[in-house]
Amino acid sequence: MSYMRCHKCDERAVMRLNHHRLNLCKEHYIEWIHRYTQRAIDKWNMFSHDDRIMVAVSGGKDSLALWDVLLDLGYKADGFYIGLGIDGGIEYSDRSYQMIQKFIDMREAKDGVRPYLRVVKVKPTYGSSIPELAKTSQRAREKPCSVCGIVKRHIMNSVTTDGEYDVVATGHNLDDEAAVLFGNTIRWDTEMMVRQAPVLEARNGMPKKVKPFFRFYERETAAYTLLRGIEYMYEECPFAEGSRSIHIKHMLNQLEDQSVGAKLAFYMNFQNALASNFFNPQESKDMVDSLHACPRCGQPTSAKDLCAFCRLFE
Ligand code: Q46
Ligand code: ZN
Ligand code: ZN
Repeated sequence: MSYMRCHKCDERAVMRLNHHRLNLCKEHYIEWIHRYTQRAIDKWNMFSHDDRIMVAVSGGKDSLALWDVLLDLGYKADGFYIGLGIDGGIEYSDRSYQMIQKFIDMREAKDGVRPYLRVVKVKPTYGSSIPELAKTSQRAREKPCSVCGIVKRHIMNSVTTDGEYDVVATGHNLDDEAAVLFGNTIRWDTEMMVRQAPVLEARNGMPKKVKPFFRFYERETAAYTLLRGIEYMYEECPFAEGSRSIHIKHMLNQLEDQSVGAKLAFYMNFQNALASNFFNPQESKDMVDSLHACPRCGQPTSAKDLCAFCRLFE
């Protein structure tokens, strides 16, 4: 029986990368993920080996894969987990946290060093879980995502601006990024579009944010976790169901099926357009200029008085 062979060593290939016309065996696939991530970090000046990196981990495949790769590449990478207190009938938050603990155990057994995880749980810290907080807001009652976004952003900013970390890394992949970009493009939301890049520099009390996996398709990070034996939270947050970004992802998958590399081209050509000032950077500058410090928590906000986070807890 004939089977696909690895382009590097003739072993049996486990992964076909259509858009690169490359078939790779397990060993060379893992090596490829490492090399390609390193290239993205260097090319986009994300961070150096001296920087302290905070990896936002959710328990899902992308964030755990990212933490794994950064540790393998020798970076000083700590994990950061926000416990949202979401159950949704699947014990979503509790099980996500368990997956992260499993990952930490696995890395400790492998390296003899236990990776450090910083944890902030919303309910014990602020008195209410995300679903409880959402109930107090008319707009978020059905779907707590807007409240969740405000709280996550606030906690992330407060943990990173105490000076302990130089940069926040998130596991967003190409499918995520292309879907957000597409959503913003069909509305021509240029203010959001100009902020969509693999690197956002620190400014106005917000930390530098990077996405080292932005060129990987979702199936590529999924294959990596599988081949590395990393267990992860397979289910998405129960509130993600039916969201607009999931519909857009389906649409882009259909496009990709008919035209290999479409997502990559869509996202990367947009980055080229940004770099050549296709969009007027003044727009985002205006947005930045309108920010000031919230009188209660000190974080940047464009609201007239308290920031959205402090208003939630009023
Ligand atoms: S965690 Fe929070 Fe997401 Fe769940 S409640 Fe919505 S925003 S879907 S990334
Ligand atoms: Zn090989
Ligand atoms: Zn505030």
